Amino acid sequence: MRHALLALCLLLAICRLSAAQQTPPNIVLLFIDDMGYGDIGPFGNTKVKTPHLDRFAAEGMKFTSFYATPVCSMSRACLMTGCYNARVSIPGVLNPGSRIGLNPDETTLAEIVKIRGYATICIGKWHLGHREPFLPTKQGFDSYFGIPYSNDMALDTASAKFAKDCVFREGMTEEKARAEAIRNTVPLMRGEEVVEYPADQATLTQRYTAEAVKFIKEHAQQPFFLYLPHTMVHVPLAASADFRGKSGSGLLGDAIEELDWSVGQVIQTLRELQLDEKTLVIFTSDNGAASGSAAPWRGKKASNFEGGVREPCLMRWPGRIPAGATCNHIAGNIDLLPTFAKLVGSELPAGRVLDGRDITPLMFERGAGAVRDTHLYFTANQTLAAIRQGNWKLFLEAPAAGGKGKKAKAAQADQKPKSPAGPVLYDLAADPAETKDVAAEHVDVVARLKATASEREAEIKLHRRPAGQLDAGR
Ligand SMILES: [Ca+2]
Repeated sequence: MRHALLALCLLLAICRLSAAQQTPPNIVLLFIDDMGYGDIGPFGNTKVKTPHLDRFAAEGMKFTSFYATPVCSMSRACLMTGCYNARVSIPGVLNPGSRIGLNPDETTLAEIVKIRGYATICIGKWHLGHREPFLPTKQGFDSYFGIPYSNDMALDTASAKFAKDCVFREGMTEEKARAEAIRNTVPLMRGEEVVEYPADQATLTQRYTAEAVKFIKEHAQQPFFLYLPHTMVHVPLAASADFRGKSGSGLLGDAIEELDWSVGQVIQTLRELQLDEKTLVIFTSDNGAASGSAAPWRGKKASNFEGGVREPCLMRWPGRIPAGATCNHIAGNIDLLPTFAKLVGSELPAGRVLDGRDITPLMFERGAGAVRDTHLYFTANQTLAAIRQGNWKLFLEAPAAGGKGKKAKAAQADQKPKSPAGPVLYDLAADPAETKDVAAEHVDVVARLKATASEREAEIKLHRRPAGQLDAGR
């Protein structure tokens, strides 16, 4: 009798466990702008205080080889589609004059979970097309609150659609707004309308956070996807009065500490609502450090050296993702769409080639084997600059060394050296800072990586899909 009871208890426990495993999680994706690998405590920063992210890392998994791209829009295209930007034809950076955007035909992260009944929201910087057919509300998000592109840009004076109760600040009127585009002066949107112009950038982190907390509270009883692409720490940097001047590390430190506070607020809300074990939270950035630190890597934003594209990344899901774990395998933002599809039980988009892979094996098991061994590095011009396979990284042509000034930045964005100087090979295991070209010593590796790069590039060209275009006359 006692044995039978014990067996029954065991059976019930197993059933409960498998039911929990089968319940698709809520997903919170915190996506920072221009944050470098070395900008926060869990990735080695000792100056800026990030207690909430430190705790996040202790309770979850740290990814040390998580890839984005050199700049903004192309990175968000990868994130939203599970494809390299070259496959979905999104260039480095869209601007207020752009007449293209992420093609509404693409299946986005939001659409892949929406099919399964998820409530979806985008709070923050979109940057995949600010014209109406390309906005988050047309790409699977139920609602949107944020700025449509980078905070150093300006209003698209012709196409901006002001809400009836739009708040005009700093003496601005609609007439003045339409008369002149002013740098660092961007619209704050709700849905498809501008609700504040110019956006008060100092309070954006606080207001995004309040919006996120409200959304979580309102959707505690149903599955949800909260995408929170912060405006910080892109320049012009800003922080609220609560944080400004407090970090001792300048405005960048203040802005990072405010982001850390924001992460704390989101996680605290999940805890209070007992959603902690039902929610996957991901924290990462769109490209390498602009103002901050890319340590220990070489290069910064706009470069395809590791410092331009390798991002801090943390994932947390108590009970599923092991606590205090580190994953060193190749992963990246292109992997999130197939991973979300797996987690929520969605089919992948039919008849489409994707570049990302389901990385749930890496997330759930300490010491799991690699999911993919190859990563491609594209430029803002959508050409292939480099390929990594295992610990070998080959630049197809010698990369621009970097430096300051407009010319150097343009050269970096193009990844074009002054004169083509043939391939450069780095061993990321022995030389993580990419200082020593070992191409001459490993002719066979160079040949193998070149061949793979050519094959992959040809396949992407063959299956390339167009960006969304505005109809003539719009
Ligand atoms: Ca960025």
